[in-house]
Amino acid sequence: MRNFFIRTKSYRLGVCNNISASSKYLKKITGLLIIALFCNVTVNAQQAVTSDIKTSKAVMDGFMDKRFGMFIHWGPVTLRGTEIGWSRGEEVPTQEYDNLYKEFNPVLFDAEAWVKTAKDAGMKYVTITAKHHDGFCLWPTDFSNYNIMNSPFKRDVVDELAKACKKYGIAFCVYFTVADWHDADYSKKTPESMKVFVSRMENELKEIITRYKPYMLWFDGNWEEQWKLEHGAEVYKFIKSLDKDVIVNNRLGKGDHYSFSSASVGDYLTPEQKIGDLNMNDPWESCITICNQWAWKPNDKMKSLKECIQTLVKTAGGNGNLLFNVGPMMDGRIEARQTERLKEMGDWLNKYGASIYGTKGGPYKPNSAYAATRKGNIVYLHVFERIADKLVLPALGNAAIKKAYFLDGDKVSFVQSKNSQIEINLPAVLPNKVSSVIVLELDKNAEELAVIK
Ligand code: FHN
Repeated sequence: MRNFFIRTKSYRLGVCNNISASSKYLKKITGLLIIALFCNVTVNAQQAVTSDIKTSKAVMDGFMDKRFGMFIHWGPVTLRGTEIGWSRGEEVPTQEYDNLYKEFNPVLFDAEAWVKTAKDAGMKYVTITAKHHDGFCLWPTDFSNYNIMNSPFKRDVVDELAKACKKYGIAFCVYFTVADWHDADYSKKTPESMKVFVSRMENELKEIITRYKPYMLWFDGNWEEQWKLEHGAEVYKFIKSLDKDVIVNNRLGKGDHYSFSSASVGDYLTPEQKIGDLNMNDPWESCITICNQWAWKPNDKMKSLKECIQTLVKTAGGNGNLLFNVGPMMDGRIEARQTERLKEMGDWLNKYGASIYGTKGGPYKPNSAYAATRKGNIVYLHVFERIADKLVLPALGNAAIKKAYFLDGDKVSFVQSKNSQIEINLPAVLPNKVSSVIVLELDKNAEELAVIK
């Protein structure tokens, strides 16, 4: 319990440190700014590192148009069915955890089956935990023996997944942990040992970027004290020197997941296990599990189709992407019940995907009754359930609705008087039991409307 307690403590302390560090950081920066005013030196790591090398808006817009991706947490820990990284030295003694790879032989692993499951779900990108906090590498790295080629499986999982994604037109992405609890240099926490650690991390990232050409890198575990803002800034710059278009999330710096600050490094925000707030300015992606645990857990509770679809719709309605996590089993298969749930999501998207992909969130803020997405002069109104004969909406600014109809066809009658609320008359039964889509054709560009709280 001690180890976990320390980790939890360091996690919380990490967060607290993060807060106290950021206030210390702010004091330090203030002091430096005063000096800088005299020495005309740029001190803001975010400004110094990324202002001229940020991922382009065109690439980020393309990422946000995808709206829906698959997150995969997988590794030898599936042999115990406990949480990846976090159960090391907790439910699973450290020594035992670190030797699980010697038994790891997922003979039913089929990268194409995983990618087809993602495609059938309507997902446009896949993100695999190439290395999680436990330090085990799912690719044959030259910089650590603790990798898949030294397990009985002896196959390059990252490469097979990258190839399968290419074959099926799905963007291939990589999760890479900052916090590596298996790495002695990382655990020493000294500036010198961290220099060695960062160099190893950059070597491993160079392997991943040059061999597998990921579309996006999903960093994680940046909260612990030994990881400094300048480490994140250096790694971001290094990554961009190898591929200027690879997208990087905001977990390389020391900022929080939900907003950009001078402590942030990366291209987009990453709310976790929650739907992010409506944000029309910063790109963001919520990462959420289909069950409770990130890695596979026997008989874990799985979300209903209603919760899955409404999570996706409210995320898109907030102008964000959803990175939805599955945990494949120790034999390499994704559980049938998870595959089936994802297929049900894909069936919904086959009918209503035009209201999700390539849209912007809003103008209405998502709520328990409805959400909205928009594209050109169309607002897609997502109605979650029929709570009354009429759905009353706030005015759409000075825009007039020319036509209203369900995306799957039937006309919808409504009452709208100039600049006032709108009354949508709902049929006795909505066309879809988890989320119905009403098309509102406006007399102007819906994307120019201000957000309506
Ligand atoms: O500690 C990890 C956790 O295991 C999981 O990978 C999530 C996914 O975003 N990130 C960290 C917790 O914030």
